[in-house]
Amino acid sequence: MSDKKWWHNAVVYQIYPRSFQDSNHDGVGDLAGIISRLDYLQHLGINLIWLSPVYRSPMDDNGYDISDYQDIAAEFGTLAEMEQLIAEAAKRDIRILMDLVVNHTSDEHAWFVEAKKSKDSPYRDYYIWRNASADGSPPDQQRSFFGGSAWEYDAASGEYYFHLFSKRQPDLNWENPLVQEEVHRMMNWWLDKGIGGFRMDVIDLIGKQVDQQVIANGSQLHALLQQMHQATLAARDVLTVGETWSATPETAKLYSDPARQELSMVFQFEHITMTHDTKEGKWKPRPFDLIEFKQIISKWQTELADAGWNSLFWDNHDLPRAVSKYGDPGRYRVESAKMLATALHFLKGTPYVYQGEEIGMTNVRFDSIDDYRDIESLNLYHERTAAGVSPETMMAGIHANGRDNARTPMHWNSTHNAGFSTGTPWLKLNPNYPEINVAAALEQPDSVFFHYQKLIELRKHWDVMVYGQYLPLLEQHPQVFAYRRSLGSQQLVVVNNFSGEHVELDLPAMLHGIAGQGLISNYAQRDSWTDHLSLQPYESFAIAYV
Ligand code: ISL
Ligand code: CA
Repeated sequence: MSDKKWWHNAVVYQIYPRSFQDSNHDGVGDLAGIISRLDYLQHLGINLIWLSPVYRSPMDDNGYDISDYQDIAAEFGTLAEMEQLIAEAAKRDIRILMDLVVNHTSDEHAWFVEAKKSKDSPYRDYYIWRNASADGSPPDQQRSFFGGSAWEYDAASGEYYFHLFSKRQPDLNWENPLVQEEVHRMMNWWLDKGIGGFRMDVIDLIGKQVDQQVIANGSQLHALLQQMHQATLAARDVLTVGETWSATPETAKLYSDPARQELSMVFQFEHITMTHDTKEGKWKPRPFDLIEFKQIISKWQTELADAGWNSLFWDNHDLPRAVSKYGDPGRYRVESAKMLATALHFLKGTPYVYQGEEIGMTNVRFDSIDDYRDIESLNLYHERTAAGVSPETMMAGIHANGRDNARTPMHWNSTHNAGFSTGTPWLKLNPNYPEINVAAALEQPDSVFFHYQKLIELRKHWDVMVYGQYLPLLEQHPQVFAYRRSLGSQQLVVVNNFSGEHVELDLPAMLHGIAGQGLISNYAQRDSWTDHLSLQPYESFAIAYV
């Protein structure tokens, strides 16, 4: 193992500002709201906050469409409040990761406004423009991730511009050195404010080669990242994490091998997309297969053992709630939420906790499409139902995998609107907040919250949890995810029952008679076992031994 970094034993907490805490009763979460909850996050023990975008934005995609990278959206607050958040967090040993969204801007960004004015504008080449095909149709067949063509016609100039997300999110042209310089300057401006680093939105797309129809992993991608590192990150001790849906262990090593000077780590999505249909994607979920999941995790743990670093996560603002997807939010909500936390936090890598995960928040099921706000769910619902998919099928897809599952407001207590806002929330709450909320969790010593708190604390004290070698166990078992970590003479064994059934395990000889110190469990504490284990539904525990 090469050099140790401060972020190796850190835990990151993701905040989706719109849905975290509203301080001025307009129904939208804001920076002042976040500041008022920093003590809570310090109590949880996290070291960094990944803040989803708070920059100025017309909010076509809730802030992932930025119109000014160096200002704050009025509904979230002011730049002064942003600086206050950085300072107040620092007092609590918490650093802020800004969300760097530079694959595209908003169509209201001054660069795009200028670019549209004329083909001769110095900003024209900040974006990607092409002529129509011979028959007047878009330049090629590329689709937008949010539905429709990736090309939008601009009547004024008679050209099309490229957008991989909504048409209000035109893609930047990263082949233009001026774009590179603008982004580097902006990154340094934020770094100079003392932030702890960046989460980089769809960063694997910035090397796209539009004319070759290459979208992810373009030939210049790593050169661009090395250049970015050189211009901004090199002299600073910060954390960077790239969102890379295309990552394989091979490319992840390119991004995160410290010797290459690109990023600290990337988010890989193989354990997410394994439940997506190969054709219909996330709108047609496939059942979760634990054996396949274990193969994926073991592959990543093993491949990045010596070069590169893993990020560990179950969910985020684009994904369904962990306990709903991988656990049992009905019968075993608390047990399975804790099991998932243990299974993830004992792996090698940096764990990410998405707001509400630490209290076991669940997916939401609105009956009407009108109650949804997410641009992706809405666009795809309309596109696919118009193409003949039944509304019931699409609603089922949205209930399982729609992005608003993660975006319903945070549950602080059991009062009106869960203490999120006294106004009308921008998105309806999950009706289960009277039962599942922070106040209730803090009153219960055995709540999901305190389980997370303990896991976060354990990482600070057990080097084997952070640096130990990963060894899979019981790989073919259909219900149990178990693994060992070892560092010198220090050993850890972690056992997780991913099912709502009792499991009787006859252990192979090499696993007989382990005895040591139970570190965490979600039923009675376990310090040892013999040659047989009887596991409770969703039981999970870790034992340290030498
Ligand atoms: O969730 C997704 C996978 O089906 C996509 O909707 C998502 O757009 C993709 O994960 C990329 O996400 C990032 O960039 C988008 C933004 O909408 C997402 O919120 C962000 O995480 C465009 O900036
Ligand atoms: Ca507000």
